[in-house]
Amino acid sequence: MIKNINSFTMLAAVIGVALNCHNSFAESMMLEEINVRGQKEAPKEESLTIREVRESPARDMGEALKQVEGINSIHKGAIANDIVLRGFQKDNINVLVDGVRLHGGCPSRMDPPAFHYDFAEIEQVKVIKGPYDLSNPGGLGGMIDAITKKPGKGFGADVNLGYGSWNATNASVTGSYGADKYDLLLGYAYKYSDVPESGDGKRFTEIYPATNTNRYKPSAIDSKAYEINTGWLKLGVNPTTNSRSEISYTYQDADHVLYPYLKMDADYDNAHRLNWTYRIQKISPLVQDLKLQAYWNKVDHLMDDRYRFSSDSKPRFYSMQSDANTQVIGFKLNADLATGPGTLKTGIDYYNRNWDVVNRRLGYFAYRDTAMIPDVTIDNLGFFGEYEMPMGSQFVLKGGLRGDLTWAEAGKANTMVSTGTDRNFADVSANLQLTYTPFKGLDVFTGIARGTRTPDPQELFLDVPVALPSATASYWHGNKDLKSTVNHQADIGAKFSTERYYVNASVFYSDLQDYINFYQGPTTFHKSYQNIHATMWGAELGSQVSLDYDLFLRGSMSYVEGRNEDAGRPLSEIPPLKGAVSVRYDNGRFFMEAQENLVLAQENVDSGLNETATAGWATTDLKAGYTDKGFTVIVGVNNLLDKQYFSHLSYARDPFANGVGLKVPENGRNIYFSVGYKF
Ligand SMILES: [Cu+2]
Repeated sequence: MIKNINSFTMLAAVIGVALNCHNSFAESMMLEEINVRGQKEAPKEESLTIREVRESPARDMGEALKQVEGINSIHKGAIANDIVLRGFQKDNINVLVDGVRLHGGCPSRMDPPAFHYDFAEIEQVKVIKGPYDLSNPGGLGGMIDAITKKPGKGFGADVNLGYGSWNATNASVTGSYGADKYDLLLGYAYKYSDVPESGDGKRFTEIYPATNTNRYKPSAIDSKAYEINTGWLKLGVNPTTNSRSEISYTYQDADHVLYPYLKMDADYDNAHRLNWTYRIQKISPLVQDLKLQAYWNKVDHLMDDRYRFSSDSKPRFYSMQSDANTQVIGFKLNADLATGPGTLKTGIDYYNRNWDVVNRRLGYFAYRDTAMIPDVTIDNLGFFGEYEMPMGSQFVLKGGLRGDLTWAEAGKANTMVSTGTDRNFADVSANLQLTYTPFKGLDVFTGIARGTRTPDPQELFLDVPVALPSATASYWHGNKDLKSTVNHQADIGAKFSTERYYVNASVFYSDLQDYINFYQGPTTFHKSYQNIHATMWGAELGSQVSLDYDLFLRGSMSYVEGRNEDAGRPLSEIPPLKGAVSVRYDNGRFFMEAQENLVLAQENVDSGLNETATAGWATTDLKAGYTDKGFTVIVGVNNLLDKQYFSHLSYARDPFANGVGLKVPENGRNIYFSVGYKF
């Protein structure tokens, strides 16, 4: 019988090769994706594969992740999109790379965490929606972790060249070698773009009214939108068959990045990332997995208004400038212990972050140095335990607890705090998750959780003073009395899957005590942060289906609502109802895909920040590609009908508004092309 099956398989394989069988690698890759999403991910989890990133014209991970239901991004310029998960952003979510905590240097988030790694470094992105990751501090809204590539056995290489509208260039090359005892990977990536145009044919440097002081100088209007070089290496050693150590280092140099959303642009943003891990598996029947990790990263960033009219004919080449530096050092020790009927995951971790920003403005005592972020040091020590236990064949119960001690201290004085001003926080996070599988293919997930996060250095100690308070000058400062935000959340989700498709639905409700809200004081020149009572709820729906004739369908929808319960009005910067449907033909060598993106108007706005409603829109994207023997060619067009449209998360609200209702438009029709070779 076995022999017969083998003969049959052989015969089928021969016929397959002879007929140039369509049921080859890439089609099974699509099915594999459906199977992973359908059967290996819990209803609260999402993922983005490098295939989806490569096939899109996305310029960074924030933009690429918009394909995932429940994820949006803040659009400040051509790149550096800041991720919004459900309605949560900034420190309410953890955005990590290989579990490493990384913070940007810019107080205006020109360089959010996801800005600091290149696609070509990444294999996959994992998303946990809700406060269900206890292995890291914070992240009360969820966690996004980008996993970097590992070298395979023998020699390998991956070369990619992407080119598109506005000279958008994305070139990368990685080379690797892997033996039994060691492996090595080297990579380099280059990204560049001219200033993109929106549907009305204007560049986004032309959106300011002719009299606005923040408008771009004529010489900057047609300049480059960004230029980024990234280089990295990873060295792996396998001392024994059950242990592995890896060390990786990345240097990224970003130059001349324009942010029409803001009043300044980046001159440079340079980042170092160093990560070391040591892992031993199956040490004893009790200790299944032990992982030690140490990391360091550092960002230097300089921004000013040299490209804007506000710097024209001033004593210096700028009228305002911020010089920012931040670094994080961290350690983690994690263990998986087989105790009782289940598995206990436990760990202890520590990180130290320093953040220092010096601001200089002509209007404040003729460029006097201001300790905008006054050399703030954060120390965080946390430990967690999480137990997963199967109960019969239909239930899995998982519960855990995490405790964090956090110290925040200002190393410099400003007009708000004196040197040595400090705050201590003690926070407890916990969750209980029950997965019910009444029959194979259906998973029902319920979870209740308490997630926390401490106020960040900016929210506590920031200072942008004015020489003389007036109705037109703005005084922006931190609030050193802020409390940690506590999120009590409930989730229900269900996923139904077979070999050919899955449907995933989830709903959440979040009660946020001491939510840290940005607000404008009773006098308009005063703006700061306050703890408020807020709530959020939302839902996501996602499905991927494999049909006959090599056709694949995908659909997604997500919605969220946030409310400032104290003020009785919506929270600001909440994305509207969003959906996408796509149909794809993919025979393993050739694919073609059409996608329709639909976003409804956002009418739920925060009147306290004079937030304005945003109209809905629909756009069409097309792409096609061919893969053979390691070669891949992809062509695509996004926003086929060249629509002029805006994302709701594309403008600075009061009191930072750049002009009346000034929004950064999305890209007009853009064509992209990429070739890749991999072995
Ligand atoms: Cu900046």
